[in-house]
Amino acid sequence: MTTIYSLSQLGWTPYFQQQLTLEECTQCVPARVIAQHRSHLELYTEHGKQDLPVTHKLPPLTVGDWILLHHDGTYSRLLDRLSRFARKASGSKVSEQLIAANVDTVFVVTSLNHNFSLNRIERYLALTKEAGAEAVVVLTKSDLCDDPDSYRRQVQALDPLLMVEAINALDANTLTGLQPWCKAGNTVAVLGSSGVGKSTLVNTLLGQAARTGCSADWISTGCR
Ligand SMILES: Nc1nc2c(ncn2[C@@H]2O[C@H](COP(=O)(O)OP(=O)(O)O)[C@@H](O)[C@H]2O)c(=O)[nH]1
Ligand SMILES: [Mg+2]
Repeated sequence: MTTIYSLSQLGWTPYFQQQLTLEECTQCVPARVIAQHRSHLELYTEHGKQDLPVTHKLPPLTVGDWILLHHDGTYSRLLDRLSRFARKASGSKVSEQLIAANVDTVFVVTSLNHNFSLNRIERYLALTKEAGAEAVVVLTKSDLCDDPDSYRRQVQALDPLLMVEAINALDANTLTGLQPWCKAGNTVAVLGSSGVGKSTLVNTLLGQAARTGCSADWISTGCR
């Protein structure tokens, strides 16, 4: 049995709804791509989970995309993306590889130890802005740091309007500042180098979501 989510829990907003023609409103079913495999895509509709076989008729699709299906479950068309993450593909015929689409918020994660780098944070912020998503800088391992506030101030100095949170990814009580972005329907991606605490953060947030009954299934992890 698959869990059933409403369209708005899946991240459906007026931005996507207004792209449908009157005919599509009655004839088509919106579906979100939640995973990509060589042979098929995993989709979620408001009726549950289903697979879509990959054929040459499909355009390049990626995780987070919203597509329309005909009532028989076949592909109709791709909806315009709100945000779009891609990287240059090396040694391949296609010039770029899609990573994710329709991400609302990126948690730019850096740990408060030797890994801390303002330059890297700035690179991630530029990447997020270029993709069309909103960034929140998350400074992990604050429990292991003598003066988390001095690091916070350094990041804040990059931009006075930037959202910056210092947390202990192992302790749910320190994550309350991230709650505004973890609401149902908001798609969050996590960006940061290996070992900074991305998986720990997602696990703690999901554990918390399970306890509060809110859907945080759309939090996805990235590794860069
Ligand atoms: N003390 C402390 N340890 C953390 C924190 N976040 C992550 N860790 C630890 O750091 C290690 C790497 O974390 P992980 O989530 O696997 O990093 P990822 O590679 O970014 O997914 C693990 O041993 C975590 O338990 C934190 O905020 N505080
Ligand atoms: Mg990880």
